Amino acid sequence: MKIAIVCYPTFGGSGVVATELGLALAKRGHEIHFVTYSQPVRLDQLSSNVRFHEVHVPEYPLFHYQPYELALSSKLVNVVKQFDIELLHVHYAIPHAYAGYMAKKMLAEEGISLPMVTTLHGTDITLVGNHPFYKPAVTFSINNSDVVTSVSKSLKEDTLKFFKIRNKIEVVPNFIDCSKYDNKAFTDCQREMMAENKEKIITHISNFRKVKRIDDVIKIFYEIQKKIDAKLMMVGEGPEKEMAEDLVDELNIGDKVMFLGQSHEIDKILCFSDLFLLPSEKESFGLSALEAMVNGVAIISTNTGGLPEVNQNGISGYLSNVGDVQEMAANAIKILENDETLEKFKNNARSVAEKFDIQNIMPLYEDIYKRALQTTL
Ligand code: GMT
Repeated sequence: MKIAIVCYPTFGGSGVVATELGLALAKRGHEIHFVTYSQPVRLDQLSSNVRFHEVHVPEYPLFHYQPYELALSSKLVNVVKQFDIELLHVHYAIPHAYAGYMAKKMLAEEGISLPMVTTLHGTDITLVGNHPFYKPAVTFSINNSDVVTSVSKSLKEDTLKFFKIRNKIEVVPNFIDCSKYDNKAFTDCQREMMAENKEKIITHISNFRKVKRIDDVIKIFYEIQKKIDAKLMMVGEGPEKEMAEDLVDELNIGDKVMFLGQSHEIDKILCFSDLFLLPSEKESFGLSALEAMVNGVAIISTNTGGLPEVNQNGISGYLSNVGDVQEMAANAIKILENDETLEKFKNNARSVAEKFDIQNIMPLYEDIYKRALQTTL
């Protein structure tokens, strides 16, 4: 099948999922065309059946805002015609589903049918999409997609609660390629570069936006390090980073916290981590938690959104109410204070992650694509 994938090319989870899905589909023999404004960060293997098409929006003095949707829909029309694309899969409703719909309509004028699958990822529904500025356009684009998927049951429920949706929403959970993470994959774990033997390594990875409650990450760690020798690895960049650095200084734990920036070595960092903190306000799925789990890292998270579908309470880690720093710290200590307990949680985390193996999830998308093609024939 020839498939065009539209996504954000950045470090965010939706772009990662779209890229990994595209690469996996390409390995299965499909021809994949990524269409976005720069090469996706995880897209390092362009080949004859994986292409990237850059959407360029030229500056013009009249434009106060660059018309990205217009440029994207025009680019899609051109790519579809040039490469005989059969299906469009857009990740993140804003503005991708809207631009995809416009491309579909333009192509229909020329007698070309292009089924569109829209995958909802989270903030396109819960934070941004729900805003009156965007709501009518998001509702319209969801209702005019040929198939709509959401990455968790919780996100499906939120979508049906916040929007007037007449389309069916199919839940297709995010996934991980477990074969990439078998225990032998990272022999160069280099734990000793980061911490002393007796110290536990705690990690947080995100784009440091308010929704991630970065201050809670620091506060939870502050409580943990009172009882357990530990280091905190803060991975990522974003608007809350300065606040986090200030809080670390204020709490006088600068010698125990490392800010590693936007690392391309996520798996190396996770391979020497013991515990992952994800105290988010909202999280439709929590792909970063799943990436930690597949690396055998136990999870302390909130119970918001789709997190209970990923992190199993008392098995792969613990879940707490948003903002309950004391409980999250106490649960973390419970896991870390005994090596046997820690080992059990780490092994469980890996086993739970295996349920989300790409081999189980990719056929769901392939089936959806087949159905979308049939319905628009
Ligand atoms: O929140 C992020 O880190 C980025 C955001 C995105 O759209 O890239 O993530 C959303 O999609 C991810 C992939 O499906 C999910 O794992 C995240 O839970 C979701 N973020 C939120 O719901 C806040």
